Order: sequence, then C-alpha cells, then structure tokens
Amino acid sequence: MMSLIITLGVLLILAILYMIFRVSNLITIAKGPRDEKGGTANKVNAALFIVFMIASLGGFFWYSFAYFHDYNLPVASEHGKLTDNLFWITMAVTVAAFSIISIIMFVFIYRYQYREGQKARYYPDNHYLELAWTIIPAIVLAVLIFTGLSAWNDITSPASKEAELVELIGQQFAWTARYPGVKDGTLGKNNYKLIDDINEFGLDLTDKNSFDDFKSLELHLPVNKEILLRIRAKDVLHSVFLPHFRVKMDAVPGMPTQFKFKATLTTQQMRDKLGNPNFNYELACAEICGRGHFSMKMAVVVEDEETYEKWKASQEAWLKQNPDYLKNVPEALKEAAMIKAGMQKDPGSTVAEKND
Ligand SMILES: [Cu+2]
Repeated sequence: MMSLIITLGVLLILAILYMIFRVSNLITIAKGPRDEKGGTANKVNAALFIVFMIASLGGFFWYSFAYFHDYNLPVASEHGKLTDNLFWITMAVTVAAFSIISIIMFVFIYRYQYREGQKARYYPDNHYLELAWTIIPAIVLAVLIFTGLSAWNDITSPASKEAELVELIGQQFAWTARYPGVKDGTLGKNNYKLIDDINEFGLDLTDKNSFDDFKSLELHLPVNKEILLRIRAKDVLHSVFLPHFRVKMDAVPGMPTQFKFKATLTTQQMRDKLGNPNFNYELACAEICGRGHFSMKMAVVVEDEETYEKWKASQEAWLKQNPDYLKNVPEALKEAAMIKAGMQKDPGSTVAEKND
C-alpha cells in the first residue's frame, strides 16, 4: 500500500514538472525572439559566479582550518607519521591545484561575459604551454605515486619473527581478540567448521599450540614493539580501524588479512599528551556491516612491555575456561593440554616442557 502511494506521488511530481516545462516553453514562444544582448542578466550571472566562488572557497578554507582538530587525530604509530606526511603533501598539492583551477574558471566566466563589440581572440595553440601543463603534473604525480608506493611496500612487507601476534575476529557486532598464550607464543590452528556457540574461534584442539590460546574482549598491545594483527571475519565484511595508529584493514570471511605496525605511545602517554585523563584508544569497525555496526567497537590498551607481559600471564587459557572441550583433545595430548592450559600443576616441569 505504502509503495503504491509513493509511486503515485512520484508520477504526480513528474507530471507537474512536465507541465511546468511545457508552460515555460509556451511563454518563451509567446514572448517572441530574445533580446540579443541579454540585458542585465549577463552581468548579474557573471557577478553571481564570483560571489559563488568567494563563498564556496572561503567556506572550504574556513571549515578546514576551524575544525582541523576534529578530523586530525594525534598519531601514535611509527608508519602513521609517514602516511600522515604523505597525506598532507598530497593534500597541499591537490588543494593548490584545485584552488588555482577554480579561481581561473570563475574569473574567466566573469571576465569574458558578453559585452557589446567584444570579439573572442583567436589563439590556436602554444607548444610551450602544452608542454608545461603536461610535464609538470606528470612529474608531480609520479613523485607522489612512487613515494606512496614505496611507503605501501614498507607497510605491507612481512613482519619480523619477533612480532607480537594477535588475532582479531570480527562478527556482527563485536570484535574478539585471540592471543597465542605465554607458553608457546604461537596461535593454534583454527577451522571454521569447528565454530559453535562456545568455540567461537573454531579452535582446533588437536593442535597443541591451541591449548594455551586465550580470548580477550580488550585489545592489549605492547608499546614500541612490532605487532602483527591477523584478521578474520565470521559472517560479513568488517574492517579493523585503529585511527590513532593509522591502521585500517578489511576483515574478510574466508580470507585472513593482516597488518603490522608499531605503537609509539602508551595509553598513559597519550592521556598526558592530550591532557585528558579519560582518553582511551579505540578499535572501530569501518565497514557498514549491519544494524549494529555503530556499536562494533573494542577498547584498546597500549602499555609498556612489562605490564603487557604481566597482563598476558594473568589471562586464563580458553581451554581452562571451557574444560568440556577437553574431550576434543586427542587422548595422547590430554595431559599436556591440561598442563599447558594451566588446569593442572606440571608434575615434572622439564619433561612437560619437552613435550611442548
Ligand atoms: Cu563490522
């Protein structure tokens, strides 16, 4: 019913527009041939173009400077400084080109408005001018693209072996982090077929690296250490966005992605820098992923390495929190699993360590 009313409304509006068009056509015909000089309309239109130019360029620059702090977050990562620089250089070049071209266009419209007796000048071509506006933009664009490409290659190059590995999993509408655990530092295998209400990671418990993996609803990161985020999604496209670290990478179902970076300021250091004791870093989803997209956030805590290691050691292994899943561990690995997950004291530590 509603769509019928909307359709009728649209048809009615189209009919009215058509009638207005017809009537204005008839009026033009009735008025007879137009005044060749266009009367004062030319002058008014030309002047309006200049007013429009001043108002829009003025508004653009005023907004850009007045609200600069609203859209320019402080940067807290190593590569972020580099990408910020590239961004602002590109911005300066494009804004300069945009302003010059806009001003020339509007001023030409004003300058060459119809005037009685004024004739257009015949100016066929100028090789020097053509060369200049081909070569200069080509060089500028080449420099921008190649510096950008080399930065991109650095950012996407493989992470070092010592990098701190954290897995981020996106789902409608929350982020979950999985850490490799302190005993082996390696993430256990996962398989989407093993995902159920409790085993939300699809943790493969036949892999001994999974025994000490733990889950966190807060993203803890060490400062000044390379971090490798391994990113996956369980349902639809999501996107990991850590604005202060200039990190953004899509979370794609069925296709793990990654991003490596180094945080340079702890949460506390950023609080001091901003003079805001309540500041917290945040991970947000940057891909419209459904109704609850707006709430898909995760708190991020950046701390010094010692605090970070302490926090990691204080976390409970996923297997310890879900002891029912011991049944999925192969018989031969059960004892090792219980020791590694911290469910059982290690009887002979040296033997158990070797079994790892
Ligand atoms: Cu999302």
